[in-house]
Amino acid sequence: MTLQTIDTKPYEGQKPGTSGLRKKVKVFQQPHYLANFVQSIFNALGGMTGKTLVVGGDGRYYNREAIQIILKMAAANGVSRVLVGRNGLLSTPAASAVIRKYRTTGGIVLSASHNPGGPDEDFGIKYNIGNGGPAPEKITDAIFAETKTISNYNILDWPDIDLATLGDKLVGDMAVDVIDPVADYQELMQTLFDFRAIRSLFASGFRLRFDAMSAATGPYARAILEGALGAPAGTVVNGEPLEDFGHHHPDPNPVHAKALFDLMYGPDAPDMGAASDGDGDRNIVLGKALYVAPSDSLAALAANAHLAPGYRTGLKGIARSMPTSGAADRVAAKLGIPAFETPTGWKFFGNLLDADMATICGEESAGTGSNHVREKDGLWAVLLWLNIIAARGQNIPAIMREHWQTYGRNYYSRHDYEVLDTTLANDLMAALRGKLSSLVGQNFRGETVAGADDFAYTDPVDGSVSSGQGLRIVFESGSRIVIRLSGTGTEGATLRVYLERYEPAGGNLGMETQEALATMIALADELAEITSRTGRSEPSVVS
Ligand code: VG1
Ligand code: CO
Repeated sequence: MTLQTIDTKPYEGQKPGTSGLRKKVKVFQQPHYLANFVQSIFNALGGMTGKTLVVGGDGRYYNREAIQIILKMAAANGVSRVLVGRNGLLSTPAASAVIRKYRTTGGIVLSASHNPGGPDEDFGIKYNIGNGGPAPEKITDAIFAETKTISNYNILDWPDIDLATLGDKLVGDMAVDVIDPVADYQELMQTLFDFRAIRSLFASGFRLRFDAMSAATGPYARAILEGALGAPAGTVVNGEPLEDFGHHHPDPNPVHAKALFDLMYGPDAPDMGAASDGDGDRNIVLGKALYVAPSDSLAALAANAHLAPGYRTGLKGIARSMPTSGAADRVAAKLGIPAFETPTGWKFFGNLLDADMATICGEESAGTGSNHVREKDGLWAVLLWLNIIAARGQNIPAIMREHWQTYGRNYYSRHDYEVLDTTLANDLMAALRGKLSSLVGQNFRGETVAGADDFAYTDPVDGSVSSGQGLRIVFESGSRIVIRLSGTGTEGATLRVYLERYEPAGGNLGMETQEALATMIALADELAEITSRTGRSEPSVVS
């Protein structure tokens, strides 16, 4: 066993984005690239002597190699113990649960989430802190600063260890515990939901299709849905995690989960459809011929959470990211609890959850979760929906119809323009930013602009400020356009256009979403000059 100190030079561009550092696999495979970033994490944490870590990932291509490197580096940096999921697998919410349960210093999560995997596709890495959640900006900034000055890293000369069998191993003096990736997570779910009621639901013939998209959630969904809850075999499809997700994007949206949408809108639709993403933190939910917009799902889950044992005493508050629709705010108002509006990315929910100011959080991008972990949690959302369906004895369309009749409906859609030229995208944003203040008071297509700004957030717990978080144009009608650039892509720039229109209870609640939003869609194009600047006549993805 030799401790090696390897000379290295900084790589440019190792700045963590919305959710960690995401690059092409080929970028990560450059000499020392991954090691530089890992050592920068360790340096930013002030050294690792005696600390403990959880390490795991979504199983994508390069996951295994990366874990072996990280283990040897952790050992060389003095880490005393690491918990690793068998075969290097841990869904993002499970990693969060394990960090919390075993009170480790933190964890390294290897995932590029919904991005495609394979030798020519994407890889990612992020650090989660001891609360189980993504490192806040002050830590990601410190890591980035380290990447710019790094000159060497520590690694142990030690053979790769066997990650396929459970149990205690050694890397140098460091203990490595290869754990069952599902067990701790499943145990936590059993404390939150009425498994007996959900079992009866399945026993009575309720049919679910869960599409794990050949990604990390497969083993969790099989063990919990088909195992503990008795759903028939075959309920979970694409349940085997594959390094390239079977050549698909593990992104649960109408484009990449098309087979599920086709089934749910077809003649033999089961009662419920659901899917999760590459690392298992996202979810979508569909009823027969009804896709529940993620913003609506957040609102409906919050309104009904008290039906599940883990939330029986009620919610402290509801938090949503700024681009997420205001549907959840209406539930918070009715419950008499606070509603919080944060920037995009789960790291901004951590403080609110830790301070017990919010219990349920969500994002329009198919992410919902609660204070049970510090990440969004795809399977959690599916289980909460099942618990609610069982308790109310109603199907999803009926639950959503009643929800809209009570709260009104926030018609909502996101239009993504992917792989744009970066300069062109930045110019578009700058031009719109430059004219925001002049828009206020003006009338376009019958809609008057009530306010327009570049969203900045002051964390109510620690006072930290995050600016430049998305351009928003709010109309007097309550309708809204939000535009921002993605912070998770690895190729060019992705423009995200978020569209919202509120229809009060008693109004027209049954419209087709894109038709309901037609004016906002036209206005977004007009104000941001999307077609003229990008040459794109339509978005790459509509969700
Ligand atoms: C996207 C989503 C955001 C989410 C993030 C990470 O970020 O919009 O809501 O938190 O992905 O999700 P961006 O910057 O590309 O819009 V995941 O499932 O990749 O960990
Ligand atoms: Co994800």
